[in-house]
Amino acid sequence: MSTPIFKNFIGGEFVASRSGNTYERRNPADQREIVGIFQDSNADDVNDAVAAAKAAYPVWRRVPAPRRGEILLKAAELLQARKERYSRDLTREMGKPLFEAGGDIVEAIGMAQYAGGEGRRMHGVTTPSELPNKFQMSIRQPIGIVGMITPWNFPMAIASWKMLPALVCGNTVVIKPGEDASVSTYNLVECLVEAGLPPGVVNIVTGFGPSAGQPLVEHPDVPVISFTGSTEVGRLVYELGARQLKRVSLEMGGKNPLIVMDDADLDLVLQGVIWGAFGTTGQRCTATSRLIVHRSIAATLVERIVDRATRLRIGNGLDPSTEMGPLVNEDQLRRVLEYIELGRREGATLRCGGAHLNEGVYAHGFFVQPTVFTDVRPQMRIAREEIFGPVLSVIEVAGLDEALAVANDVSYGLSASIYTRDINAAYRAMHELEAGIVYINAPTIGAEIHLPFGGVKATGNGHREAGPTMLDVFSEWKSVYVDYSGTLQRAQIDNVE
Ligand code: UN1
Repeated sequence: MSTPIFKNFIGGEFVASRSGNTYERRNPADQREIVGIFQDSNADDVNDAVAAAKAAYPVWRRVPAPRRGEILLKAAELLQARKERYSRDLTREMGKPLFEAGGDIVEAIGMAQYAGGEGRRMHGVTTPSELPNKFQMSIRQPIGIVGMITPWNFPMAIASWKMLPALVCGNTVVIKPGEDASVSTYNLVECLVEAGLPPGVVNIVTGFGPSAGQPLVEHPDVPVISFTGSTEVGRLVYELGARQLKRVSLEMGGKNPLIVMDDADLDLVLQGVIWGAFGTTGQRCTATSRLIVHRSIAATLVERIVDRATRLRIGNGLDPSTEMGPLVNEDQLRRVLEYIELGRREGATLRCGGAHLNEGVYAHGFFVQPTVFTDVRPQMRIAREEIFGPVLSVIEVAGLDEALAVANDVSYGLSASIYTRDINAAYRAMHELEAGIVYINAPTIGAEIHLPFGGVKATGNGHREAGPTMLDVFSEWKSVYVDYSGTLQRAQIDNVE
């Protein structure tokens, strides 16, 4: 099979980068397999893409919103029909097992249906006026060109959270997908184009952050930037955007706690912890990375977790029996192994895992064992910093107050969870956990697209993509006053006797 070459998609055409450079992406489970050749784009490519999006905008913004929504609904059907093929592409490019890759596509289908439906809602508000014969309302309007920088860990789902609401609101788009997993963005856009999206409304520029991402963030014709990735890069994006007063929506790191109280159903906890910590090889921003457990049940629970973790089937995600795939690339592998080493040095006890698997079937991929540390203290770096790998830190506590204090004592605040059968404890946790997403009796992963998604503190900057709030990221409010009295009516504040 010849290696597929992916060119940038600009103004409805596939074009090579003006840089003349390309890069290769290989399967993280088997480095002998090339996934594709991609454009190593630069500022000139970004300028071309923005120009195409700018040319398409005046037409697209005038297409009635229900009609824009119909294109998304049609795209949902196409995604559904191609789910199997797109899942394989997704597994090959970033490593997650096929069943999880299918979930990534399903999330995009859900978003296409939900955002498509917004074409017929997109509610504003009307209010009574203070004055007679006067009507007032507020409407949503598109903003212009939205620049998107998306991550590799949910290459189809996260691109869909950003792109589909932006489109239904009437914006045009330039997207720079994560360089490790760009194929899924092409697949999503392929469906939109076949569903009737006009040329130039979505443009794809592949490549790396400094050479392709930064020119997009700095482009004066791009008033909105939506970024998902690390807090370190997000801070830079925010700073650059602020200089031009851009709207910047940031979705960044997490250090998500799962609290287990002494009355919890431990069978349920076990399943939740294994899925939350080791699903997607721990490479979700919502992954469970801290297990905060009541001291009285800690030993029993940890024993069961270790037993299950050591039996997880690790392998190539294309093998249907695989439960946990590889890490996405060599840098991530190095980073995860460094954190495991750090945990040892900090005095935590390595209860299972910790090894780089590099022999036999693992020889050509980036595989690491599911890893559990006990005797972790909240001050340790492995308990505070985002690892983005299958590493779980177990912290023992004496009760709910301490559990909540430990859970909140980190810089991040994406998702958090508590397992308990005590309704009072559950409600207290719901109110007091410093997180954008809270789960009761479920792990920290598994958010649905029709509720706001995002976090507090160093995880975000106040925006929520997905859910009804997604429209606020990608539209501008306009308040409209209609005076049908035929006289100059001064507003009440200007009319004080
Ligand atoms: C992420 O954590 O990186 O909530 C995205 C979930 C998925 C998306 C997660 N719907 O688990």
